[in-house]
Amino acid sequence: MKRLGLLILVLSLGKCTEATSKSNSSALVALVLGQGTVSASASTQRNPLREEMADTVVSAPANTGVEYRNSANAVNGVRGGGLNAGSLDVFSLDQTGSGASIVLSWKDKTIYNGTGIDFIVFENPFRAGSDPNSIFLEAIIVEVSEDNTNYCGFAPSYTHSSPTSFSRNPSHWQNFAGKTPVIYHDETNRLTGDSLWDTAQTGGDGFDLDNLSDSNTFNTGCSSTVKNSIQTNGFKYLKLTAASARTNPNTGSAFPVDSGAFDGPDIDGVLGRYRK
Ligand SMILES: [Ca+2]
Ligand SMILES: [Ca+2]
Ligand SMILES: [Ca+2]
Ligand SMILES: [Ca+2]
Repeated sequence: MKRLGLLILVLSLGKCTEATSKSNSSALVALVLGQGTVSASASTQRNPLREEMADTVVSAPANTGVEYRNSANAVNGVRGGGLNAGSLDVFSLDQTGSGASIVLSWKDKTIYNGTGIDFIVFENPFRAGSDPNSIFLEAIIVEVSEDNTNYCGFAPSYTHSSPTSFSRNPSHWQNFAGKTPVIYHDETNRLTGDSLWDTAQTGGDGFDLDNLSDSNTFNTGCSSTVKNSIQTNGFKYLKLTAASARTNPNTGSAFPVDSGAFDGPDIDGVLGRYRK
């Protein structure tokens, strides 16, 4: 928690040029995290986008265009920091309100349901220590749509025994994103083929449209008709929302957040597997 607080402090300091600020932040974060290297890549260093990547920001109310509030960081490639460090190549959502969501697309392409997982969401979670069940995580509710109006999700369920308290155990956050450290990196660990869809190799949180729910718990316009159509035809729009912006139907309160978290979830990027 203290380390996360320090990291927050460090990330709040950048006031010089972007490149210098990023560089200084990286060095300081590396110090804070007790590591020699840390994932950092300014958007000016972007590679050509790989075709799997969500490449269009449809809406991002929290965007200011500056550093971690630059929504371009959600579509500029994925640059994971490994098990023990969070990527800095991210766009930070708000914890609540309209700024707690971002909608992405693959230009005019549709992502459809094929064998296994169909897309992977990459936030910047990392282990709080050596325990894989203690993660600095920021839970994300994932929803998809054909029309950017009616969305269906994956029936996220927070299973902690004290559901108004925050848990760093990713197994308590069923069907949420933002909970698995990111190993994939566009420059230093650029996986291809089947390896790209093996989350044991990429990290991040994979979703399978087979598991799409027809629940309208969050009043997103979901129905069995909408859900069946997405499963048949695919989706064009992916919405990522900080869980803390939504009411947990099991408690009547917002999903809890780590008290050390800074802003909302930090979006590095999304890869879509089957495209047409
Ligand atoms: Ca599938
Ligand atoms: Ca955050
Ligand atoms: Ca985060
Ligand atoms: Ca990124």
